[in-house]
Amino acid sequence: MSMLSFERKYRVRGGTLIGGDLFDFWVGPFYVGFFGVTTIFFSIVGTGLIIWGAALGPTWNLWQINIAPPDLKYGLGLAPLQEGGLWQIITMCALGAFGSWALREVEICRKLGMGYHVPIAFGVAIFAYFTLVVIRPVLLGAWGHGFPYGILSHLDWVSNVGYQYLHFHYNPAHMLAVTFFFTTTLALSLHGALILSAVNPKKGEVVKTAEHENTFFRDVLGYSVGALGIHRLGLFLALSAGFWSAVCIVISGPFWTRGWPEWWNWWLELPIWP
Ligand code: UQ1
Repeated sequence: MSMLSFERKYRVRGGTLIGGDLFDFWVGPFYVGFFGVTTIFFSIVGTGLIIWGAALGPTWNLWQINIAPPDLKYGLGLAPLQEGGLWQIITMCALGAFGSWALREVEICRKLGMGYHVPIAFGVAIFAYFTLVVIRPVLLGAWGHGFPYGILSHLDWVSNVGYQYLHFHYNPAHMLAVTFFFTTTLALSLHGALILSAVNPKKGEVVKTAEHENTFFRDVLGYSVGALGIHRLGLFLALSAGFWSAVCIVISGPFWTRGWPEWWNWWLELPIWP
């Protein structure tokens, strides 16, 4: 891919966290950096181990390939490779790759003199995954509480863990997470639609700007959150969805072991009813 004329201006030296100038270069359109190298390393090793794990398994059917975490009897120790050890190393590679990617984003932000909003946002997604495969298994005392790596097998895991708590939709943090996911899609659909409608006027008409966007929502809702505001709102909604997802799973087991419908008995037990 060729470099766009204005890109040269933004390909600035420095801002690296590790390695100084050593990895401070681009390959085609991609910034490399120390963390570009570590991202590639963890990705290749992790993907290789997934393919090896698949080769050891009974099927090459993409839907059915499964790399399971260790049996609960291994607790928080290391398991033999074919009995969950692969899952453990693949998890380390995944976290290594995700963390490297986030730090590469930080280096690019520093080069460009930008805020760290993008790596922080990505960090919340990493945090949700970390909660699922590290924090909760550690709190429960076994790596076997992590989820299996496979398309159908991870869906089965979600279903089984959900029914273990009778009806997961009664988990109050799950309610918040789902609501934030839905509201994120609502906000992005409103925003995407508004922007496209403003820049796609009738043939022969001039492209519309912020005043038209504000006026549309003032006319419809009596309120416009504004051009910067909608992006702040969107970020808040998306990060909240990831955050409450992590909370809803980490409280299931370590802090609440019965069915989630039962949790709501606190309401019936309020001293105000008699
Ligand atoms: C909005 O008010 C606004 O400001 C002009 C946008 O920015 C371009 C938007 O994308 C959206 C969706 C809104 C409306 C949102 C609320 C919460 C009133």
